[in-house]
Parts: sequence; structure tokens; C-alpha cells
Amino acid sequence: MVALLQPRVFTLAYVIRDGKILLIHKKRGFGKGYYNGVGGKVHAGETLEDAAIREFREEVCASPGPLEWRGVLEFYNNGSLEMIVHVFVTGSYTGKLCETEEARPQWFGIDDIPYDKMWADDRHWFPLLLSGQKFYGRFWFRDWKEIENYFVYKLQNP
Ligand code: 6OG
Repeated sequence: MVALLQPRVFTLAYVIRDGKILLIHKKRGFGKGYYNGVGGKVHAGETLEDAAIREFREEVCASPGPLEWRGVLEFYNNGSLEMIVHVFVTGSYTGKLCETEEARPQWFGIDDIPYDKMWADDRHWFPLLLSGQKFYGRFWFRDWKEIENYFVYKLQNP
């Protein structure tokens, strides 16, 4: 039997260029106040890439270059699976970055990631992201704050 899938599917996209990574300071919604990649919910009928491109345009005005799928993260909160997040990287973007009502884009050196102002899971998988690897992670949050348990696997296949 196939049960109705309750968790929602999201994207996260990161531009990594010249030793820097583009993050947004999230101004509203889920994760408000945190620095994160650019992304949001995948809409019905969209591919993951379509959603990542649309969210990038909506949140920071520019368009991402070719997107490379890099990983998938599963987030549980208080025991239930809430979100499945696909992570993409690109080396470029076109157009001009802008601040929107949702997000303020900001570049960080890859040795200067503001983990203390990011979701608690990020410090566990960012090293794989930044070193060009693919990954699969699962995090069990309590009240979307502390991580009770987690795993992150490096994926070997392309
Ligand atoms: P909107 O509400 O903006 O989509 N997201 C997370 N990102 C990280 N790094 N860690 C988490 O730990 C996250 N939970 C959700 C997915 C929310 C955006 O936030 C990401 C989406 O890109 C719990 O539509």
C-alpha cells in the first residue's frame, strides 16, 4: 500500500564561486532570522530544478546557473517526518541579486560560515557540500530547535 505522503518537498540552492558562498538572511516565514540557502516548496507539477530556479528568482531576483543536485535531507520534528529538502549547487548566476521582502542575499567566505546563525543541522552536512560531495542526511528535531539524533551519509554514486 502507498500511504499519502504528508511531508512536503523543498529545494535549497547555493551559489559557490571564488571561495565564497551565497546565503540569504531569511526575513520571514519558516527559519526567519537564520542564514540559509535560497529555496522553498516544490509546487505540484514542477520538477525539483524548476522549483529551485523559481524560488531563486523570487527570493533574490537573479537566475541560477546550471544546477548540480548534491543531496537530500529529511527533517523530522517531534517524531514525524515533515520535510524532504533537495540541495543544489551552482557556480554562477545571471542578472543582479536583489533584496526582497523574503530575503537579503549575502556572500560569506567558505571558511567563514555563520553556523551560529543557521539551522542546527547545517554544520553537519556543509562540510560535504563545500568539499564537492553528495550526501543523504536525516535529522530528528525537537520543537525545531535541538537535534535529538541524526545521520549524514556521503553518497558514492554519481
Ligand atoms: P519557505 O518557507 O521559504 O521554505 N529548510 C531548512 N534548511 C536548513 N538548512 N535546515 C533546516 O532544518 C530546514 N528546514 C527547512 C527548506 C523553507 C526553506 O527552508 C529550508 C526551504 O528552502 C530544519 O518556502
